[in-house]
Amino acid sequence: MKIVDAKVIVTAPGRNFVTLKITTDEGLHGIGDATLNGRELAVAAYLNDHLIPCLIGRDAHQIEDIWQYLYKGAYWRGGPVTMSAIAAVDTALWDIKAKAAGLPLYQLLGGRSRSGVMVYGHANGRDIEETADEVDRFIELGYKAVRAQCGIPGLASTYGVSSDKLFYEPADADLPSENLWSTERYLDQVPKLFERLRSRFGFEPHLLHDAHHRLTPIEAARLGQSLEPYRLFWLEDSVPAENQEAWRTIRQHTVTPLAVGEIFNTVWQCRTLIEQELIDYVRTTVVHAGGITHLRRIATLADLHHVRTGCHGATDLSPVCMGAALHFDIWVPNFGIQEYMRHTPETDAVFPHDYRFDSGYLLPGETPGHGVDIDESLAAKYPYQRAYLPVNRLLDGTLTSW
Ligand code: EZ4
Ligand code: CO
Repeated sequence: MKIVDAKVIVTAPGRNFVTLKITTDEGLHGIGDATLNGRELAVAAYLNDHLIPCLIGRDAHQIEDIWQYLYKGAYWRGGPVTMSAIAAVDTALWDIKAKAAGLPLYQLLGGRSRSGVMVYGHANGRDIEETADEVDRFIELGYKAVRAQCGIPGLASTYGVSSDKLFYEPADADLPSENLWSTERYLDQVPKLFERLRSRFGFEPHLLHDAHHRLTPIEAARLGQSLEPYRLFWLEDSVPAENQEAWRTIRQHTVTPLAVGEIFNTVWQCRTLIEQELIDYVRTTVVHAGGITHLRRIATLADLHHVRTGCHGATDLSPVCMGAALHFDIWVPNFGIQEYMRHTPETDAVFPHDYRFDSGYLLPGETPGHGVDIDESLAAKYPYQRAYLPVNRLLDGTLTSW
């Protein structure tokens, strides 16, 4: 089965998405997500200018060989742009192979390991009470797990808090907006938030929190300790992880479970974290970590070390990524949880899909492939709109991690 056409579709039904569509000589097509928030056109150009010319005429069934060809064959390995582009090709080819087999994608991976994929939603508010009310809303919607973020007194804005509660979108401006940050104020506020949430909701709902790469190891250790009475499902991205060994400090000081990895692209970026058992959940997902083919390798290594999966699932990952991730999640033996920020109705209309939410779980459908398609004529009505993630500064103006 030969690849006869591949094209990149950029559309912005409220936010930008990049999608690769591959067509074969047997008339089958498959799609893959290639969205990299704030750097979308770099991946589109990488696909158009460098990968697509190498794909035409290849056997669409040779997923592994094509993956190796694009990864090793480039000489320049890894990085978010390259790996998102490879992921898009890989996802589209898995979609095609599953359609050719007449099976939902999870059947090709090894079949179902569970009846549904537990997801967590995003509750946020300007203060503790508003966040608590939002947690309540997610519990009412049936969620078994909720991530809670709240405003910090004295800071005008912070990561994870937005005016549009259900459809939080961090890429919020034509050029990067600027936020101000104080770790001291943050470390005071977060334990109060979770004390309130446990006193109001008890210990039944899973609660999660994302520190979004803003702390040092010893600060993260202190936060982990101060949150221990509230038994979080996980504390996410407490410290940037370019230096994987640095996580040992956090690990030695707290039993709060640790998650990291949404910005990783390859297994090499989490190998030490996994092999030395410094984390509990790895957050890599299909689009930014080289597709199903590479994500599966990360999960297999993680399984040897008691590390479970917790795929990134923010709104900037398109429904195509979510669909593919759900097939991965329903199969992967060491599944932990799946992040699920709802897409807007406009986005869902551009990407018709067969997955559905039921009582805190997402359920992949039984359609052959990964179950997500793109309505190209509708997509064409939403041209690209430049949008950046914010940048973050300390109170004295020093640029810091966002
Ligand atoms: O900031 O996907 O856990 N979720 C997150 C996200 C990320 C965005 C960046 O594009 O951290 O909200
Ligand atoms: Co995160």
